[in-house]
Amino acid sequence: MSRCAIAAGSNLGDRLGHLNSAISGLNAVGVIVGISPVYETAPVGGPEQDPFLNAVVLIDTAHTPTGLLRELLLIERSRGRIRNERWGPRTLDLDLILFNQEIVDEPGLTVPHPQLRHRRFVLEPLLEIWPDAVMPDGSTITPAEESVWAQEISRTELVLEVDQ
Ligand code: GSY
Repeated sequence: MSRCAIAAGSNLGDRLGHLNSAISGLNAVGVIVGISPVYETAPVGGPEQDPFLNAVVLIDTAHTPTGLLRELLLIERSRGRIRNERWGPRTLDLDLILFNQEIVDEPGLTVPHPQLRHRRFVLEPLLEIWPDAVMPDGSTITPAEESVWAQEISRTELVLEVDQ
């Protein structure tokens, strides 16, 4: 089994519904062992667009990294995700950010996620639920620069749950 961290985000349509549906989908792909609080976050990059809801989910899975990526894309597609505008608004985005302590460098998949240490909306929820996560070189996970902590995010009272 591999322990993986997946960052989930939505800023189009029923944002909470999309994130909850991601939880249901991930529950079929592995065993969910952690779900972060939900954050409302200002968009980073791309055109002017609405705020995101973001969260991080930890799963234990028997999938390979590419097998897991395939499953994530299927879950995104089930929520009507259309990949048209780069960095544009999206119903559901699922990014594989950590896969054990491994480096993965395959077409369409780089792990650890290259933006992991640059995005507060990933870093903060990740460290909340996996504080002792480490990079492949054994180093702890820290922001790439101090200004990461200035990115606008706020913790909500919304709760994502695995439905029984
Ligand atoms: O990379 C994930 C999609 N995304 C997001 C996001 O999930 N949250 C915020 N706040 N900004 C983003 N920009 C992109 S692209």
